[in-house]
Amino acid sequence: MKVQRKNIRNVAIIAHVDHGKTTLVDGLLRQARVFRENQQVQERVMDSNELERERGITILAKNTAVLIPDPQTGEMVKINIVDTPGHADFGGEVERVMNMVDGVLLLVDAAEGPMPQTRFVLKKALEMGHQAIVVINKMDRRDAEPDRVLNDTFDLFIELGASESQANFPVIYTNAISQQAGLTPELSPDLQPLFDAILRHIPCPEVDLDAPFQMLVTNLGYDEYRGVTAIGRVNAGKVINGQPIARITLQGEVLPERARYLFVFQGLEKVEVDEVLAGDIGVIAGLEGVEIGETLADPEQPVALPPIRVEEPTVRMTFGVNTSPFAGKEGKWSTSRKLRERLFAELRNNVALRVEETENADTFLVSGRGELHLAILIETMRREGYEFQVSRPEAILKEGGNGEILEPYEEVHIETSADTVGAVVEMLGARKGQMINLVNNPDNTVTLVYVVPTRGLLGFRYQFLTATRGMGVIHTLFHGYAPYAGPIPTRNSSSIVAWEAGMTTNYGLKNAEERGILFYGPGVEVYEGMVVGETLRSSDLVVNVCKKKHLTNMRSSNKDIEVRLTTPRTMSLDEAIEYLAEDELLEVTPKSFRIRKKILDTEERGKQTKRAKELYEVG
Ligand SMILES: Nc1nc2c(ncn2[C@@H]2O[C@H](COP(=O)(O)OP(=O)(O)OP(=O)(O)O)[C@@H](O)[C@H]2O)c(=O)[nH]1
Ligand SMILES: [Mg+2]
Repeated sequence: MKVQRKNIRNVAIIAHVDHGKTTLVDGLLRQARVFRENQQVQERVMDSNELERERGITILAKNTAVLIPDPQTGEMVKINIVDTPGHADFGGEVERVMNMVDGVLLLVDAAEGPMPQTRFVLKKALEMGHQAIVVINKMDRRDAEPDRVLNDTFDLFIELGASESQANFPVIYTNAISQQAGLTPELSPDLQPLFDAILRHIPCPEVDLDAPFQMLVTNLGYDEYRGVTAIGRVNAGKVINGQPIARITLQGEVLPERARYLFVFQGLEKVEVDEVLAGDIGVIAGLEGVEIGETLADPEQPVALPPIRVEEPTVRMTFGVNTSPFAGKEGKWSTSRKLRERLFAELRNNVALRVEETENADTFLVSGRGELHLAILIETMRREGYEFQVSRPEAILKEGGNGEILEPYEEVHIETSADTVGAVVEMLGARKGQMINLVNNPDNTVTLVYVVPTRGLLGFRYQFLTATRGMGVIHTLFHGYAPYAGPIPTRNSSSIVAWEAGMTTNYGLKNAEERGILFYGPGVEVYEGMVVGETLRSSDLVVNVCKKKHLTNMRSSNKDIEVRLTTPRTMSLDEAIEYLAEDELLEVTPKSFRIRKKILDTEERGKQTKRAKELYEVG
């Protein structure tokens, strides 16, 4: 028999990137008195991983829980809260946690209104049948337009096919920074109206406590003492500390296990408990090799729950053993075996990622939801001590029903100043983009909506930022597969390539500098075939950047010796990935990353390029 667990609510916070999800969770935690009086807590405390803090974005979905009194009944209610990332590349994180919750808080920035990822996350929530509370956040913004934003949000619900009850959503206005909420744009002194709305409008779990135990592993965590933990909602029945359980793997194998360590969330911690009942979100530690999507069940009646479905990756690149002359110098792990182990281990919790072997045992094909999704994996691995090389990201093509080639397209939303819009339109046109909408905004900016092949957007961000002088804003949303758009020119520049191994010199660099932009200053170890700069020429330029000035008998004047070099362009890892051409690789180590030609030998590369050209001209 199903019962309502009135003292529990499970809610996910979803939104477009930066609309304030994690900041709002800070407020909920603080006002539910999760922290001690005077406890110093950092801002956006849920963004706990190193890369999240550095980049100021949420990457992984994370659980927390607060306990608050229900003003109507006086009883304590536990609210399990899942904070999710808003960046499109981490959409898989949002998709997978949808089955843990019974409703969502859909945050919308009071000025920006619904953005591409608002649509994606709302679509996922509505598909699961979830009820949403619309939270219009950043009410303190001077350009806030809550009425327009509410209307646009309502339109989005209708457009996405919301049911009548879903479209009849409650609205709460907030300022997540000052931790205030209101039923109207006049905010109360605290977040109580939001707590009340969660209690009233997010349905409590309705579960069968006497049914055989079932829990879907939805997330993996880590416990300092117990190792990897399996996180999920107990779907039916209950689990008691120490009881035998069945672990049903993705292949359908049923493995005998034990629920040795059992926890629930409490604030930022997990606390050990004797049992977890259906409707609550539990954590089980001690399951060696457990994977997301597995079902933990009653050993007498092990029945698997439906697997977690997330959308397919659209972008891929190779990860290979580092073959540069500097291989093995800077990393702790560099063998094919180590690389393989690490990549396949990632699949256990990175649900939207795919890893495949290739015919070359030293190279793996890794597919993700976008360049950032893959860049985060690369950055994480190098910090763990791995060194390897990656290729230029490429869009994943498919074959259509009639044998035609299909490629992924993205819906692209751009905001840029009126005086740069021409350049942007031209760039997107060259990338086979189709304009869907153009709006001139009162503040002299222009909003553009395009549909562009994913292929055309790889490596686009840096060029876009340059063209808009760093002021342009771009967001993308997967649009779907459609027929191949034909050739798209990639980079409109070529590389300056080192001619020989050695140490860069002022003299050598000065010569190279006249041909383009350099990536390195003097005194840097380089190798033959390493990319040291960018030139606007149509083909690569090989330069001896290690060249020493011939000493003459005549003493040159000081003026002659001193060479002034322009400051080299330093690239972030993301920019270096974007920069890569088809015939280049990025060597990644814990200490550095270097762009290199696939073929390092200058002569050999020349021959291959010539051959390729000939083939192209004949073909
Ligand atoms: N003015 C104003 N700024 C806010 C408010 N809420 C959040 N912010 C700011 O918006 C930025 C993004 O906040 P986050 O909480 O990281 O946003 P998020 O939705 O968690 O972002 P992702 O997880 O990366 O999608 C931060 O600089 C916050 O300080 C608000 O109510 N008013
Ligand atoms: Mg966040």
